[in-house]
Amino acid sequence: MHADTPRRKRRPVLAWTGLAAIVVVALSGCSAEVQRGWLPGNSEAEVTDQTGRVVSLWVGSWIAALIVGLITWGLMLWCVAVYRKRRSDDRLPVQLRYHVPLEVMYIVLPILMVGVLFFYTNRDMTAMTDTGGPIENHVQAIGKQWSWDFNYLDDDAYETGVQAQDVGEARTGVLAEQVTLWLPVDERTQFTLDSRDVIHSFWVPEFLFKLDMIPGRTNTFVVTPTRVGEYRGKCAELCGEYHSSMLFNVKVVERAEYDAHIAELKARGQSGSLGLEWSREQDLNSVNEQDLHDASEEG
Ligand SMILES: [Cu+2]
Repeated sequence: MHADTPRRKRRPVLAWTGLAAIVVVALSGCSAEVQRGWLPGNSEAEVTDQTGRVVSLWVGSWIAALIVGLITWGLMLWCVAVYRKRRSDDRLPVQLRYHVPLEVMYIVLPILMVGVLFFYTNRDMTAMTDTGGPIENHVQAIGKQWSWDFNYLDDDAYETGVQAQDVGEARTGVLAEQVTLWLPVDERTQFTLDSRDVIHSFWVPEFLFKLDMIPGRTNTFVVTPTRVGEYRGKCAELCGEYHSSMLFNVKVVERAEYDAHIAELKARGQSGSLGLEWSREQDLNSVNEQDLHDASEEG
């Protein structure tokens, strides 16, 4: 019918796809930041024994998603360009239905993709929460609205954070100084996570790991900090009014410095460990009752 129409060139779509792939590979070659997938942390040295594993999982997932994206966008553009309506088209194109191979493909392919992502995620999560093997240091972290308590279980000492709403005259979420968690470098540390009130989440962004703290349930994970330094920690689960102020510092130090800090805690009288029953719930309730009382008087 259109014998005189020149054959449409289909190469540009392929060329663009290829070019995009080359740009991605070139970018990943030139910057450590890109190679880490823009994750927080240090690109010169791993911060913990787990960060390398998490970076691989993240970057691998991204590359897989990008490949799927490029194929999908490429096919969409190809359909738009090649099968667009032409001036001489006056009928519906061939309608495709009950195409069993095609339907099997779009059921099997996504299941395969999810299966691959699940396999690698499960493999890494299992490794990071595996508490088997020798543990050199035990720390219990307790979440509370809105701060943290840390029990250094092996050293029989504790640190307690001032709660955000307790600061200053009026209740405020701004704390000048946050509680600090100390960790000895290169020691395999098991964390026990608990909560006194609502669900919190223990998160040190540069460690590339977070885990929920659930009332009535204890979660554990193991990590070896491998780089001396100071890091920031925060709550990663919306837990109420001052959730954004639920912050802490992390200091990874040499063993001698860590021992000196523990001795300092003990000298301050912070020996033993804080229990889960210790709670500000009553204080909070009385404050809330007072608020309600004031509000009803105003009304
Ligand atoms: Cu919280």
